[in-house]
Amino acid sequence: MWRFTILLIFLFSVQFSRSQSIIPMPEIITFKEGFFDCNENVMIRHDRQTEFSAQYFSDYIQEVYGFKIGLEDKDLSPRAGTIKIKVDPSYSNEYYKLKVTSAEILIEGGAAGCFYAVQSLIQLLELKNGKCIIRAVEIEDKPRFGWRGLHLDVCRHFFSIDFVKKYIDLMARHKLNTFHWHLTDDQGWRIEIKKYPKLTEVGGWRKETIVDKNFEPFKGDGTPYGGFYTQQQIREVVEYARKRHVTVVPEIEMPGHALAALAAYPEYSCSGGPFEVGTKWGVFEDVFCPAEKTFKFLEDILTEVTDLFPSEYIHIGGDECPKESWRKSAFCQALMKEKGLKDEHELQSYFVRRIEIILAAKGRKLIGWDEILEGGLAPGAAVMSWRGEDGGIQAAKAGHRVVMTPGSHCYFDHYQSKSTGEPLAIGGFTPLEKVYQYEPVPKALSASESKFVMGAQANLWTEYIKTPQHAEYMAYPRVCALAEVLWTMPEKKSPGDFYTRLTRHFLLLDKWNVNYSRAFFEIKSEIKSGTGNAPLYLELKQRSSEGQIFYTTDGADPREKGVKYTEPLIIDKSVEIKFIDRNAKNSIVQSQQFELSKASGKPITLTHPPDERYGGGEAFGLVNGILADENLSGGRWLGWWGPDLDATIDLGSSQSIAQVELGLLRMENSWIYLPQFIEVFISEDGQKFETIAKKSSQEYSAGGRVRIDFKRCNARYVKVFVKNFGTIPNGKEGEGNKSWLFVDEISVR
Ligand code: TNX
Repeated sequence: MWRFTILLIFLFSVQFSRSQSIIPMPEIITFKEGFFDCNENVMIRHDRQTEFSAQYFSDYIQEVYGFKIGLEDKDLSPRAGTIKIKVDPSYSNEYYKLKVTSAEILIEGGAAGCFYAVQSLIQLLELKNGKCIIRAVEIEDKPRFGWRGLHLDVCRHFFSIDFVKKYIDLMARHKLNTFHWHLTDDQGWRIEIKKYPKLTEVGGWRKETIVDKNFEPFKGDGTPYGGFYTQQQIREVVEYARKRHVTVVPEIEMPGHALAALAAYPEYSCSGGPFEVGTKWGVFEDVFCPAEKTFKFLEDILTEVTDLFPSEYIHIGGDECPKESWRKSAFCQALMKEKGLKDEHELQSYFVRRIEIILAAKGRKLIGWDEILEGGLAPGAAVMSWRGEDGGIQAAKAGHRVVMTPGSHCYFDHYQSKSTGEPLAIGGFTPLEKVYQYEPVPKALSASESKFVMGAQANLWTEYIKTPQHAEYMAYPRVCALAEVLWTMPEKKSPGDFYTRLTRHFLLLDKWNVNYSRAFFEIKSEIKSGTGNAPLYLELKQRSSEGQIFYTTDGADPREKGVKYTEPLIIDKSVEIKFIDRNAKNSIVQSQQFELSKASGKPITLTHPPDERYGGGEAFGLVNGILADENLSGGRWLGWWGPDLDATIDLGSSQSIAQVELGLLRMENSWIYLPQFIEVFISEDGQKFETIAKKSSQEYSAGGRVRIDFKRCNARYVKVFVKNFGTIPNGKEGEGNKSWLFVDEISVR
């Protein structure tokens, strides 16, 4: 009998701990005994301000559970089985209190807070023995940051109004409150402007789109592509978002990323055109010319934009504006003289100030990407820091408002898994845990400077994202992690607890028809160096605590065959390890191929560490037994931006050797060039080195695995020197910049 009771208690607590699944984690949450039975007799009593929230809950129940709960706007005497929801003006707008007992549910808070309480309630719903219940609980909650943003680029690829609404609704379910709508860019102008119809008639359409990454030679798909939103549709979206307490911040890009606008109205460029709407990605030389007629044109556009969007901030882009066309323009050069501007950066700054004056006259504030700092920031402007944190730090120190969105943590167009089956992405690697770890307030800021950080947001650029399904795949579940970063106080955050809640949250995302990435269920593999007969170890881990990993070393499928993983595996020969988490939903077989050589796992020292973004500053990736593949951001390639590679490997004892092999990557469109030459040195004492072989670039023009054979000799130390290509030549993408050197796995045989 006792045993039975203990078992029951155990089952009970397991079930309930799994049900504490609100994402983002509330400030205070205390579960109690009992539960509220949510059935068709329940009534929601609301006031005028919470009518939408009440209706939202009722609609949700109807849609997901198939029954109706009624609404009442009269404050009747207490009655069991009611959900009472009301705004109390003494609370701040986003604060809420939620109390669930077996008799009733009480919600109080600010207007947005009451809506957020409903979102928490939705996440607490459980189906138990065919009944819809909510476990008794008390919650007090409010957000950490005021700007909890998510962005969508509808220019590179166009997304329907229906999808935009779903995107916003999902944001609201995660208590995000700012939707940054990237409406104009080189490849498409997507917002109807009545005064300038050609913006959408011409600028809304491109003749074709680049296929994958075929920049050079260019390969297009030959299919015209485009679309835009009417002002009526935009008003509809703004209103839809407003009801969900989401502010829509429109972005109208200037002075760069303006090719679509210039294709329609070339007279606002410096050269006069003609232009075509962009068909490939990147940055284009032609930009708006800072002439009076251009400012008039932009003022007219902003008049219509501010009429559509009531947001406090209007985003004017400001990023990646090449200065070439201004340099070549006699008009710009004369203007710079007249205004006493010392260079083109100050001219960009002048441009932004002019726009700020236009917006200020309409009672709006300007926000732009961190390039607007160059040449001096307009007095009231806010900065969106995307090229790392520096722009944000600089702006906050100068007393400007800041939204953090560094590429390293907040770019959801980056890969989230290293699995080879991932859809093509722009690059980068931003897995879920990295997003979760993100701290929006940079350490470099003092307490008073930190107040200028309004919050953060993630960006979804859509060069490689063509469909709603793919957009959701890139956004989720990373948005869930971002939501917790922005809502929950850091001391309440815990990755382990988040993963447990997320495991259940996936069931909700299923209900909500979200095509989220399953990378969470992938096993994480880590390779560590060993010694002697065990040069390398492979460690396998899963995020959810209930996994069961099985592996094979003979190529067999670990789903049926295989050994249960209990401790790190010794890797002492070239082998393919296949593994799977047999408990995970949707799990797939993963594999890791090892190619071992005398250098595997051996101590390696570098004169210049690799770049943080490629190789994480660690030399070990060059001798970890894994060869890099095509994916330059898969975490296998080590990159140096400028410096040479100068590596010394200690084989541990004098060995007979006759060959060195290494991987080289050539991708000139991404600024990655093959080195000038490779030289191999040997030494017995690690002090005196002699040259044993040298290869120049003619001998490895395609990149890939490059072999350097030499006459057999004995050596304990092998030094490999790889000379960086140097400056990118004129006429090439990124000309005049330092080039990248990408190297992987040095094998010694
Ligand atoms: C940089 S982020 C851009 C965008 C691209 C994005 C791709 C920013 C302000 N500009 O135009 O779409 O990289 O990740």
